Amino acid sequence: PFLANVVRHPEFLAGQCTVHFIEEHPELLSFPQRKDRASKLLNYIGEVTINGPDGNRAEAKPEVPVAIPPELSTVSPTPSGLRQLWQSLGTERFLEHIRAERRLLLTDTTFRDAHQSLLATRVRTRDLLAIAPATGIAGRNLFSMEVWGGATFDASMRFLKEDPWERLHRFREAIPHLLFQMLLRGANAVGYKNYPDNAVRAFTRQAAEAGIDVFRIFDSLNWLPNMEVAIDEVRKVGKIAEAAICYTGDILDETRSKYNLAYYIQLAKDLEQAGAHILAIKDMAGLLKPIAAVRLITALKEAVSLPIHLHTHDSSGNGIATLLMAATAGVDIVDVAISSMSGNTSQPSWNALVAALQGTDRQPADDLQELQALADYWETVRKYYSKYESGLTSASAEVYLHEMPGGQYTNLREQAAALGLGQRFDEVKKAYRTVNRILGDVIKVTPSSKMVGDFAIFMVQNGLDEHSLLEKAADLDFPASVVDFFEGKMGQPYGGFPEVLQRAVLKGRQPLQGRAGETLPPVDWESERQQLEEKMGRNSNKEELLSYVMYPQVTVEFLKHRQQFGDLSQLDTLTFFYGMRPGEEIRVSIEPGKTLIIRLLSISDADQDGYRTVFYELNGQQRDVRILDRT
Ligand code: 3PY
Ligand code: ZN
Repeated sequence: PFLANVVRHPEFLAGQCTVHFIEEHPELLSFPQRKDRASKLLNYIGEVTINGPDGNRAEAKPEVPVAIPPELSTVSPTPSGLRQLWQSLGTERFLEHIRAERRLLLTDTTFRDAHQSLLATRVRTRDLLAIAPATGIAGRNLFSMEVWGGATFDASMRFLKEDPWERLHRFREAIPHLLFQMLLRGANAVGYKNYPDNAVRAFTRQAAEAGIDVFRIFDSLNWLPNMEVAIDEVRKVGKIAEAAICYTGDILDETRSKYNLAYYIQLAKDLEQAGAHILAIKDMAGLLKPIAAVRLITALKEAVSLPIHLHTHDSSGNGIATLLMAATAGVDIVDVAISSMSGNTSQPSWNALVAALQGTDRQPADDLQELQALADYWETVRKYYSKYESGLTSASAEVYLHEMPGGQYTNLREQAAALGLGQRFDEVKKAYRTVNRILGDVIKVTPSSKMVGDFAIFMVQNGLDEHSLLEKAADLDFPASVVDFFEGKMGQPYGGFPEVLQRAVLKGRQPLQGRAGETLPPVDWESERQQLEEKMGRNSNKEELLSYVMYPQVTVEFLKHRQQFGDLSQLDTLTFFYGMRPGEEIRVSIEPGKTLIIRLLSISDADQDGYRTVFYELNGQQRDVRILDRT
């Protein structure tokens, strides 16, 4: 590359080259990035074939047939949906329409919570986008599709090497007629602790611009002050603010009085007062029992005049019963997932609920055969991600004991496995329950649930139980999320902190008294932009900057990965995770009309420096790449 730089230099070409030519032109030593997309792709495939996707193990590639999305069609060439109705009526009249609707309205969570809850958030844009047109048709009667937010934001960069914003833009192009919903963690945005207010506002504005219409806003401690900024910003940008009460405990159990019916009613009234357009009941762990759903919804309908949207998880197996009982109690909207991505820690089945309501006045208008066509696609796609499955073969009422959110289950299992505790997950679940008790029964949902999970892993790693923890607390170095919690960086828990433990964790430091977002220094956008651009050696855009502010390190690593290996979105999922085997051939369409045919011929033994050479045929030409074997 150096000689190429010299011979291409205009002064060299003009014959003006002196002996000091190289000293005078330091740019000669900066070699252009190899722009060759194919080479980058071959490098990635070589890397993942030898070292695995996370750089420490290569695994056997499962044999799964290619999933073919169904071709559904509607009478009109462009199906219309509730998004157009909302756009034509405006939010207030649209909400009246929702309240007056007799049919039960549905939100499909398959693109977000279902795979967050079943497959550790690993489903790639490619597999979602392939089924997007058919989902837009089969789902034309949906209230909304939940497609973004929650853990999908960081997981897409961290594990899938994808830009979450690009994902959203592409969904929006594929499905213009349905309302898109995201899960926004209030002051925590899409992160794990509070951000300054100006970051939450800027993030919300950009998400709205990129295509989100309904923002489900919650706080992991049900602490209203942490939700107000996001509610306000959503209203300002003219979108729909769906504020959530996170449900924990059991309102039917009179021995557990901390989170009782009166607690939820007060919270609902506060949220209505704060400007919510819709009230969500966010039953993140699936603890809302069927009879409790009737009580809660009946009481909430009396207390507030907002449409009520119920979100639950089927972890116990009671999910469909809860939704049916909620329907009889007059709930307006409920969350479901396509059948082959439903059940267990995911949402209850869309298909099953539609069938169960047939012949009633609450029956949704969806066509079961069309839903089955979506389910068939997902049944195959799910197999691509088999290594991220929870291992649960059936629903388990154990959830009433550990109270772990569905969206956390597979992610915590992965986290435990990465720390060598894969075989001890039962102990982690028990410790999760113990930690909740020690903390005085906290609401457990991201990020408080992540903190309880980190704390539980810490207990298992250090062989601690409730007694020894409290005894040794002053000498222990607690996980960062636990320290953040006790410092008040996630907000103020209902009922306060356990003070003895708080003092031991903080070791003399004072906790925040008010709301972190108010006192954290506002993001200085210009200085953040400069930092990012310096790290990347190139200009950045608004969305990359927001990702960087949310997740500095993860974003830089993702962008560098993209510089090194290119855009991998067109690579099929099995090759993305497992690479290729000798003799295998794949096709990758990198742009319209440009397809790469890649055959892996052989892989050499490691040389004395530990490198292997991977030999390919690329569109009939021999190519090879050298890869350091790190296994
Ligand atoms: C998230 O915040 O990611 C959740 O799904 C919480 O339930
Ligand atoms: Zn959920």
